[in-house]
Amino acid sequence: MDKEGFKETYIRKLQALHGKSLEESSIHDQYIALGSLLRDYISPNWIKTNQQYKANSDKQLYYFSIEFLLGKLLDMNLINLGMKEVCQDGLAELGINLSVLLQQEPDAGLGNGGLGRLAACFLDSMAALSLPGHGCGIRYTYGLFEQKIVKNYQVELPDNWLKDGYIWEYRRTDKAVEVSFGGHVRSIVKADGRVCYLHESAEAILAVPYDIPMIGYQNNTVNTLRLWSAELAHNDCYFTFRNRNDFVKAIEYKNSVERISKYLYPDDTHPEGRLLRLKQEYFFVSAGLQSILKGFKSANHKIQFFSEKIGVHINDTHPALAVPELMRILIDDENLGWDEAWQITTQTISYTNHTVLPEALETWPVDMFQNLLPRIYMIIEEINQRFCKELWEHYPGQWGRIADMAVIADGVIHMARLAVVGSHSVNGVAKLHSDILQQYLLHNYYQYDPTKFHNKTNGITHRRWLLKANPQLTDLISNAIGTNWIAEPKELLLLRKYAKDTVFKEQLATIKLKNKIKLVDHIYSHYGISVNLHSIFDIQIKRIHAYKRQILNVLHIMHLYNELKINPQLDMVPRTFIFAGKAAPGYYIAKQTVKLINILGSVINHDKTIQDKLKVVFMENYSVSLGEMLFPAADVSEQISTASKEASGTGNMKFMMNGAITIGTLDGANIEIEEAVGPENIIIFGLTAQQALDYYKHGGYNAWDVYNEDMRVKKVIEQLVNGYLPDEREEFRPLYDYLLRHNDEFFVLKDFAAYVDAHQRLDHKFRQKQHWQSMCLENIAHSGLFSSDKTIREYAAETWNLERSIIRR
Ligand code: 26W
Repeated sequence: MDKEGFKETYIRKLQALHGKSLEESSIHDQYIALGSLLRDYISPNWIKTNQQYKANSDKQLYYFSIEFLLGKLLDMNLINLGMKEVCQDGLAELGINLSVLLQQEPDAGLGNGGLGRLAACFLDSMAALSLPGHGCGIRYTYGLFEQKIVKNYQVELPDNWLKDGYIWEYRRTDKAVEVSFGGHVRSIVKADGRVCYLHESAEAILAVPYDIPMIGYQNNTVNTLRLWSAELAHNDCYFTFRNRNDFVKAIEYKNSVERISKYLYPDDTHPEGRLLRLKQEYFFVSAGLQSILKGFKSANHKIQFFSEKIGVHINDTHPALAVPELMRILIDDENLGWDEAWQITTQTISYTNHTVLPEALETWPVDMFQNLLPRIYMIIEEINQRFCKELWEHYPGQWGRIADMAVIADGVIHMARLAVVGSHSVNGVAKLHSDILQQYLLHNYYQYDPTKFHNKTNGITHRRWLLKANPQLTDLISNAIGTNWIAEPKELLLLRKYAKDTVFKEQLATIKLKNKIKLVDHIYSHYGISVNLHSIFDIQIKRIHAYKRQILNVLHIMHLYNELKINPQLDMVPRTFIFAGKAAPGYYIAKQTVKLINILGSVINHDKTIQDKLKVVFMENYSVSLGEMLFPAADVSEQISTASKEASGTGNMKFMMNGAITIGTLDGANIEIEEAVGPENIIIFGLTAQQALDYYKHGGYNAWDVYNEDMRVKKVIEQLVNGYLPDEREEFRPLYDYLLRHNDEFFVLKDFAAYVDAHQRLDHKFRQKQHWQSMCLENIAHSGLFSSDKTIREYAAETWNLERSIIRR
């Protein structure tokens, strides 16, 4: 489409949609018109992609995830379609600023953090690589809560992201399916002697799909993200009422049905043992599998070849009911025998684990489960019995081991065990994490069948996190090494030939400065805090969690401030510490952490005696869009989790790709970042995973020892409770107790000295401008290793057996 063509089509769109002239139209009208124009533009390729997949009978992969953290799509889609320039220029000639329209789009915040964003990056990569891969999830009416800071405290507001409609979704009423809950199961013996099971008096709920096109990078591929919404199954018959009471009941019932897809659970640490969460999990898994089966059968494939044509990947255990649900469909609906159904199911499903935190592992009480999903429970019971029998033959007499591996034990269903037993592939998300799974969490399963286990280090899409978020850096790179790196991100390595080129590195520094200016303006206009542009922008943005140790960062800031108060002339490069992240609403320590950061900011930012050497900024409501502003403006990336606890991390990769230097522990993918850039281009400190794991196993750590021996630690810890902070004296007592009386579960005090020292090394390196710029360049150059394209290529080749399918125009 050329510019003139675009302008003409756009004006026609605007008029037809709104019955208004350009002059009369609002910004929102203009945004809707652009969205609608793009839908028209995308549709032919979407149809074509689906037709080709069908005609070639390509294997299809479905990525099941209870979260997809998409962020905004409009700008990304323009880039993917190669239409951004035409659109920007065309609109400008009509007097419209594209970037203003882009702001109209709500962030699709259908995820908590890492796991949900990873799912979004993976969909982007599958489409970019012309792979037949689609998403399956829930269309939450409300996404993750909106965070506001009121009087230093986090308050949560509902995220009503759909209130003005959503330009990217297509409601597909004709593809709705029914999902059954409750009722009971009756067995009957058929004429041929086979036993079959009837699910009776169940409650049927309608699952209506909303499809979102997932657009490949300039390759004509358009895959699908299908999000399910819960509705009344029998709309009209339920609304025949005789009196007012019936009416009220009907409304209540309708609400109870729609509640299933109403909210995203806002906690990624503690599984919600609630019935509604279990309903959510079964709801989208059952709907997703039913619709996959419909598609499969309409292509006239034989059910025996199911796993050759279909792959189902489960993103953590939230979709693990895919195992018994697929068994149910194959046995009850398709009349297969158990063994054949089991073979197909396990060959179809693959599973990724995303956390080793024991408190985050899902289990469901048998009683509750059995009432809600009686037939599914029967199947899980049989899976368990058969598996335990197999184990008994393999490990006769080893009851302890078998109990540790059983899917049902101690009155609960262990979802991770179900996922491992029911799939052909199990992976962790970074080398260290996969090792820990094999050696600790899933050790027994690993011993039983080591061939099932793999590592697939996470990645991020460079299209969003570089092309979209940092267009100036993108252009600089392309001018230097050509544009081939966009298709082959590992070619970013070619940048290394500029390692000694002071002009090039100066240009890098200039771009960083420009990105920092944007952020400085934003911070000033939103929070009234003026930050020193030439200070080190030191950023920690992620969910607030004890194991991620925002507290370590805070204690270090308190220490620096103490030093400055003693000696305002202290020789240090000025620092701006920036935080963003949400705390789960019920996570007390995390919410106290948010409050502490904000209070500390209010003290430090107003202190005239420290000559602007220190600033602390907490940015509200961390989101994909806010991240797109922060990563490009960072000098320093804080990745300071307790070693062994962060499965991978992906923010670490986004910072690296934008030329920030990591200060971090040997945890998750930090280890692989260090391997890639070399120890001279990253700042590593603290306990190793082995040391941390040994302390957990054997004890031997006493937080009081550190407190008593390190006067810096003693001072900052005391300041939490001695009235030094301008709040009620006892406000931070729980944090104090958590660190000392409960013996500092995540080794914050233990790592404090090493962290202070690491920051001094960092300060020292930052002063050597040339050296620092070389470090930035090395980080960018090696970041191609962490493109999700690489990760997805590995999944496609090693786990999914999925092949490219090039779509021609
Ligand atoms: C409460 C239920 C629950 C439990 C765990 C919800 C969500 C989770 C997720 C598994 C937590 C999560 O997001 N894990 C993160 O996954 C990222 C992508 O693999 C990793 O990079 C992060 O290290 C990991 O914490």
